[in-house]
Amino acid sequence: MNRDHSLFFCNPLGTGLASEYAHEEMSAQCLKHMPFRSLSRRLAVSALFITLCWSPVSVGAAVTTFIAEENAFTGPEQLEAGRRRVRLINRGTDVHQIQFLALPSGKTIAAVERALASRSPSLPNWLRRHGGVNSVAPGNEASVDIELEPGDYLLLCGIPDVAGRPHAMRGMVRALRVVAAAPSGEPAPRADATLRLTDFAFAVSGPLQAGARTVHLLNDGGQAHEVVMIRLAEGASARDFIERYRPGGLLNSAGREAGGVTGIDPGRQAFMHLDLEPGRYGLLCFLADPVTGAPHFSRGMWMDIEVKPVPVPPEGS
Ligand SMILES: [Cu+2]
Repeated sequence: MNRDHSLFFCNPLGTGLASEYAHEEMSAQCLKHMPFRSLSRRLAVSALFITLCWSPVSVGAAVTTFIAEENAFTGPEQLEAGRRRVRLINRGTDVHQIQFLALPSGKTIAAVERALASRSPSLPNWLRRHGGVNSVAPGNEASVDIELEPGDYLLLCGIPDVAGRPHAMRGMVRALRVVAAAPSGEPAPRADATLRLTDFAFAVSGPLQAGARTVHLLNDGGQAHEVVMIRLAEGASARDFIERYRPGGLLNSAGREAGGVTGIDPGRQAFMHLDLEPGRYGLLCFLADPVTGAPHFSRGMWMDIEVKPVPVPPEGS
């Protein structure tokens, strides 16, 4: 793996995937020639396409569905506070994510817009990362439970297009209001394993078997982290995926995006609901160090895991 940080582009929103050839200079060029669309206007337009889905998947669990298309999200404008199961369906042709970002009181979407329109655009460091559904390949879907407190949120996709521009800059951004609600009293999902994120490593509590699995994710680090899951091709590693990665949803011979959790702040937790196949998966964090700009995978935040087939009980048992 190439460890020269300067070769890796940390996208302007500091979330999502990186490209080794779309470096920061190119990104600045793109921004100059492609002014950021007015978030406010986009939010007003996207409000026309609101869909609210509450469909039971298991006893007591309600699912909120967002749909990613090429340049927009559709989904609810308002949710109740608490632990929410978020499902992202990707109807586009590129890989997408939905990142939940809480605005502290006194901060506005206009302030985020100004930060993104500045000379060196980046997501303001006062935005709080609550996770969300990460790296869903076209035609697929994934679900993650996240915790939401009352307040105003920005939902966006920070994954870059083929030119290295985050999808948020092409309209994949919307506002969400989270309103106070009485605690549901619903117990936390039963997890098959725990995945701890630190600066800069992943640690899984135990082996995972194929099938529908729930992984409890905890950020024990001092920085925000994410998990991008890759279904690895035969003989490939997460390192190969990084080396062969190109933005824009182009096929990568080392593997295919298979869900995950978007940026989540230290001390926060989430539950990933995965449908695992036997074989190897890669885990990657593409978030950038706020000081050096180096993507976390370049600091060692990647791991390969083996998913075992479910053992077949011996005949006659
Ligand atoms: Cu990280």
